[in-house]
Amino acid sequence: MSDDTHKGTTRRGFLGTAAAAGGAVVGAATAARAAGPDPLITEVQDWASSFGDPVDATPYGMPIRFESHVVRRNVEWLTESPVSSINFTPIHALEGTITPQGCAFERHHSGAIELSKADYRLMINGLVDKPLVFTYEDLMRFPRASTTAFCECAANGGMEWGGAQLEGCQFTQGMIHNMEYIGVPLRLLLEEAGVQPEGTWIYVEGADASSNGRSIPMEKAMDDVLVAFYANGEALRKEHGYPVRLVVPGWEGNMWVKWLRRVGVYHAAVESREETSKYTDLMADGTARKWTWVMDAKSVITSPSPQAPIRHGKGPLVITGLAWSGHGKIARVDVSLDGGVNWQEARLTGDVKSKALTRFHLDIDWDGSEMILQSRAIDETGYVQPTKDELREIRGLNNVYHNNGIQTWWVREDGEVENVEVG
Ligand SMILES: Nc1nc2c(c(=O)[nH]1)N[C@H]1C(S)=C(S)[C@@H](COP(=O)(O)O)O[C@H]1N2
Ligand SMILES: [Mo]
Repeated sequence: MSDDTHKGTTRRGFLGTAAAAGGAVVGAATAARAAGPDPLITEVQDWASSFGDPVDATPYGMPIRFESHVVRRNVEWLTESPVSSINFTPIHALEGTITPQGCAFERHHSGAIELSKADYRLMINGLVDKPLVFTYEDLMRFPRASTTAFCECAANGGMEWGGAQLEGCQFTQGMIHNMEYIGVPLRLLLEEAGVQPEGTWIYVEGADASSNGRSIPMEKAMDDVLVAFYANGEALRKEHGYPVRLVVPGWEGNMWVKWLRRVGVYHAAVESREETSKYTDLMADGTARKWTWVMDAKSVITSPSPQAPIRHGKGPLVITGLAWSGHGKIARVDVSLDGGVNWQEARLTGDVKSKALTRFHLDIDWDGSEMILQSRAIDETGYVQPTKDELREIRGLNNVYHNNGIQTWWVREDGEVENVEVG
């Protein structure tokens, strides 16, 4: 299974032939090829002999058609209906750390609703001095803050508890996105309403039919929670909560309430809703592990991976992936080529931000033999990402949520990659 485009494959094949005909040899230490006869260099091409599109061809641009395989996908058997479902970010085909909104995974309990700024209202009530209602315009007059954060569904990797199942990190780790948000710190709105001393919890609800009500301790609400209206420089997309969503850095995705309509202040967690009890981790002995809000450190190699096999044969190979921790910054990522026997440190590429995706790279000279690829994240608290077996020993197999175990890819000699587990 590969996402290679028709055009791309042909062109690469063609370049390879041309280079071979010209006698060019790819050296072991470099990916560059020696100059030789190549029509793509020597001939005038179509795109250089006529005009391209005018500036107003697409007022809001879409990716070029050669990238049309870089899309969200769902797994149909996973849920009964696509309105209460989830799809997956194509992390195998992205680079850097920012997830474009158009391919960032979606999770809805009752579908994505269309709510205009004019119809938008946010209420703060409960244990406050002054219950308040904000329009969208009102929110725009509060001082703004910026946060880059990953949002990971607690069920990310949930299908893999029993063993390696799905072919591709899009499906095994793709319930995650990472965006740069602009919004108002929730603290400022709560201070405006005046939280009473007994108010130790908030209960947040969305305007959709499911409402997705969640309780959050006041300490977190007053810390880094953002009432966000911009993501990656533009308004939130409908499917991510337009016009306003909650951003709860480092904490599980279900608390990131979309289409935010109410923040209630209470003296205890609101536990009445079925939704709240859904996000507990069922342990081997039948008891539930509750209030596991923070997402522990995790990583995955995004390329090579089952949807991004090695097409160029042996020689220089860029291994890359993502690491993240809900407890802070990623301190180090180790990569193993032999299933966890030997480890080497990868490069952290670009800014390392707290509670945000971190990109890593490791450049190797692949000898063309099989590899058992793994990555292991270590965060600034010293926490080391566990193996899947270590996790199972503690949590058993009944669990669905919070699978942050080490992912293993088996790279075959032909460059194809499979999702496997090592014992
Ligand atoms: N109002 C509302 N907020 C919601 C949900 C929902 O169904 N309704 N789903 C939650 C869950 S379970 C997750 S994982 C995140 C997913 O955010 P996304 O759709 O932007 O990826 O939104 C959360 N916020
Ligand atoms: Mo979720």
